[in-house]
Amino acid sequence: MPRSNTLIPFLCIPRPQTNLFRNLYTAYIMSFPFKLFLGFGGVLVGAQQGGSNEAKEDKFSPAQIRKERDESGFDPSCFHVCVCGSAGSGKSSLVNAARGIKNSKEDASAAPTGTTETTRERASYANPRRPKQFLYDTPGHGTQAVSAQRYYYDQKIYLFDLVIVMYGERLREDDVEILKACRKNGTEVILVRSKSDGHLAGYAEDNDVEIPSAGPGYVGETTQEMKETLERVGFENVDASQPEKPLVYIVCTENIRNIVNHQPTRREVIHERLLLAMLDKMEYMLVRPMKPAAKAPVVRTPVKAAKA
Ligand SMILES: Nc1nc2c(ncn2[C@@H]2O[C@H](COP(=O)(O)OP(=O)(O)OP(=O)(O)O)[C@@H](O)[C@H]2O)c(=O)[nH]1
Ligand SMILES: [Mg+2]
Repeated sequence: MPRSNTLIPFLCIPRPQTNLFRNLYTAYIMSFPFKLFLGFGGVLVGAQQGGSNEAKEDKFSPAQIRKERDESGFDPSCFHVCVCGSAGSGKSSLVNAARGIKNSKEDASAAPTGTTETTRERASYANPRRPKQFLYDTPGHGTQAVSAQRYYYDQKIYLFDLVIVMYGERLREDDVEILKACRKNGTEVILVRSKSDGHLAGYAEDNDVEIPSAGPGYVGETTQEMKETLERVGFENVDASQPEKPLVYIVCTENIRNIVNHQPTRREVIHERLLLAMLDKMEYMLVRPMKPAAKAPVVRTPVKAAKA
């Protein structure tokens, strides 16, 4: 056996006989160390970008969260709400509606909305209705521009007082990952399903009923699906029996805006009032003014009248 054939049993590739193929073969074999090097580099880059499963398991200490909140300019005396979720789920529309603002390309104070991928960077919006409340609009995950894998970290979702995970059509695996990560870090998190006006019309069509009577069936199906999903992914004590604490808040953003502005609602109202009340209550619990410490009671000792 010629010397150059000693690698062949290891690689299990017969050495070609013609000169051209022999040269190609040699180049192929020589490139192995570089491939190994590049491959290893690739793994490292992947891990740095959060490609590894370990990165998803990160837990943040309260001290680290406080530090990052300071660095990010969060006013500790305010209530910070992150609206996140998949692209097009209605996040920016919810931010506008909760502030009583209509979606509008002309209104510079409105979060930009649209039927194509719209929000590209996280932005915070003060709520004129509630001066201590800040709503943060985020880009949607799962697009070519926004990787779902890094979303939780890139958007710093662990910094917020409350996280709203929004979905419109179907809850995605990535939404569930956000729920799990929030729970792990002890962040308050709720699920909101938007576009109830469209879903109610769809439910009415599918079940051959009128829209006003589609509500209970649609809400029941959505809640049941959510209960099963949460239990399947390991959430314990999933309680869907408390109407005032829905597993998923089902809303139409136009209704929210009208309620905030004390205008009549045109669509069927489901959980819009509950959602607004919950936001206000959480804000109150978190940033309520501290009561002044009770003063020690003044003990008056009766002064005996001096004897004449
Ligand atoms: N019918 C209906 N349409 C809605 C509702 N909420 C949002 N939309 C529409 O859904 C589309 C997407 O809404 P956006 O608020 O821009 O969604 P987004 O999640 O911010 O989108 P990205 O920033 O691209 O991720 C817009 O055309 C909205 O008008 C709703 O409750 N009902
Ligand atoms: Mg948006």
